[in-house]
Amino acid sequence: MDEMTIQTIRTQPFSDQKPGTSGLRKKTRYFQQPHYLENFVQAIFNTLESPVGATLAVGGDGRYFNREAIQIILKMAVAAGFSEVIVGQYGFLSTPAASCVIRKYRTLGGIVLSASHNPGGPDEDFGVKFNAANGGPAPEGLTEAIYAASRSLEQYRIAEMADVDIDTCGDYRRGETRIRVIDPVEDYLELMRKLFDFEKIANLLQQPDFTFCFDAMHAITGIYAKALFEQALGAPAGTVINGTPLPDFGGGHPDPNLAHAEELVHRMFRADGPVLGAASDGDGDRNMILGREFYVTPSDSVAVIAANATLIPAYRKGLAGVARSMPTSCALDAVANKLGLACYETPTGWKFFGNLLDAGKITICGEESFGTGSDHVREKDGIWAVMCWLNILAERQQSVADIVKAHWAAYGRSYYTRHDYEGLSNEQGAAIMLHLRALAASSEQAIAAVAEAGHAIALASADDFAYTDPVDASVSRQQGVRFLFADGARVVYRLSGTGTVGATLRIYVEKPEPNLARHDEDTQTYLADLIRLAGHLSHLEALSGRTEPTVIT
Ligand code: VG1
Ligand code: CO
Repeated sequence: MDEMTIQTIRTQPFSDQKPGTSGLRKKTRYFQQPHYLENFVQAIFNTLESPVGATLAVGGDGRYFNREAIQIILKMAVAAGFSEVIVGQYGFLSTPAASCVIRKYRTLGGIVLSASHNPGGPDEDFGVKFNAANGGPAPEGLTEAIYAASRSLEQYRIAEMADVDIDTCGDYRRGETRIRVIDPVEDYLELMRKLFDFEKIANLLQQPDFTFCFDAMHAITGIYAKALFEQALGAPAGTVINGTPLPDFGGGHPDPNLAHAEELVHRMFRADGPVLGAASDGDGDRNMILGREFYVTPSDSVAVIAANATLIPAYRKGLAGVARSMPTSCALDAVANKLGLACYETPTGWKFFGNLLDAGKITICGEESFGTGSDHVREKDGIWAVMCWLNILAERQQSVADIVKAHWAAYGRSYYTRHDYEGLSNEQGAAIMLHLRALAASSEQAIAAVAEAGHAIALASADDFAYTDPVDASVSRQQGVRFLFADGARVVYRLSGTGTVGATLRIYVEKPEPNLARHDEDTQTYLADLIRLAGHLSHLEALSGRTEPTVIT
């Protein structure tokens, strides 16, 4: 056995290593400052029961600094005494693939390097997430323990060893630790084979009148999409566009929405566009679904998938239940109602679905922010969502638009939009939320404010959403201020927990429309009154000087 020298490095704690909605995210240069990454990784290791003898999974979305960060984590994992570390080749693992690997190899957990849909590069964003043994994002109790450990950290341990050749699959030994560099796609592909009807989907993809375009946005899903859609399922070469993962995502925002997936949107919104279009984000957990000249909102997408789940082999026996994050539209609730399923409403962030999935209370869940998933892993999964749509299309042989319109006819349509106000100062963001909390706490004032805005529909209730986990009874407070109206409409406000500078205010507006004759209207026009009301209630202009959102989804 080689003798390994383990160095103990004295360090000062950083006060800002508090994970947000999805891990710790900072500017890349900030992460690169001496000891910053090391401190956070040591804080993670210090909160684990016993790394000694256990296995750790490591991978990332390939963004700038991914490779260097992985070498540091490997050296620290060796020093911590892990008996095995599993790393994706080239340092790649999409977020859902990391979840799959953690579960399949029963690791103690995994470190995923990503800032998701945020741009990458030396002047952009980097991030570190820890996933637990169930494959899911660390629950709040664990992220708080990591944060507490980071605040009192005095030293970290790192092995003096040569870098591992992460570009070549195989086993490497460092001291007592075996480092296994694995194909980042293979295990995930095997899982997909178990869930979906590959033969039917392959037939669909090879139909001459069926055209499909998947935009990987120069991010991690390129390698998964090419292996799955083009190689395993026989879609024509070129089906996957922007399919090579780049450290700076080609200079773009790898965020699959109508604003950022420009190339795909351009191809889809024309009379001879592809039948199905889809895109995924930086780390592969988000998805956007488009039909020819048709946009499927994420809230509708999860509802359609749930309503059609029994067409998919993995869900043929039906669903245990479903869940959505609080700001996600109630389209899923309508499906649950009709099918007699339980529907849970959780705070924003995938970590809140983990307990429900582990306890077998739900099978499918989703968020309005382009996140959809099931109990096959413990993360949202962009490619999985596209496979669901492919499987449903293969069975129903209808267009995407026809499927969604038939869905609205059966369950009603919920008009839904999210307006983001990016780049507010932290003070502005805090002032708006403070005002909204006070308003929601006083029904008299809230009712008066609604009347003052000239809104005709009565306010039914207002609150700051608090969630009690039905499995472990843990309580999460201040998860978004909501105003609920007598006609089922809602206005919800919260601050983003994934940004790296200033504050982003998100305003979510929804109104259910049961009347079939009104299912073909423009969303922004249909919701205009509520959008105006949302601005009024929040004192947005007075408190931030803003009148128009930066991004509308
Ligand atoms: C956003 C989304 C949230 C999602 C989170 C992580 O969080 O709103 O629904 O779970 O990003 O997604 P926030 O706090 O900025 O609203 V990802 O793809 O960044 O891991
Ligand atoms: Co993501």
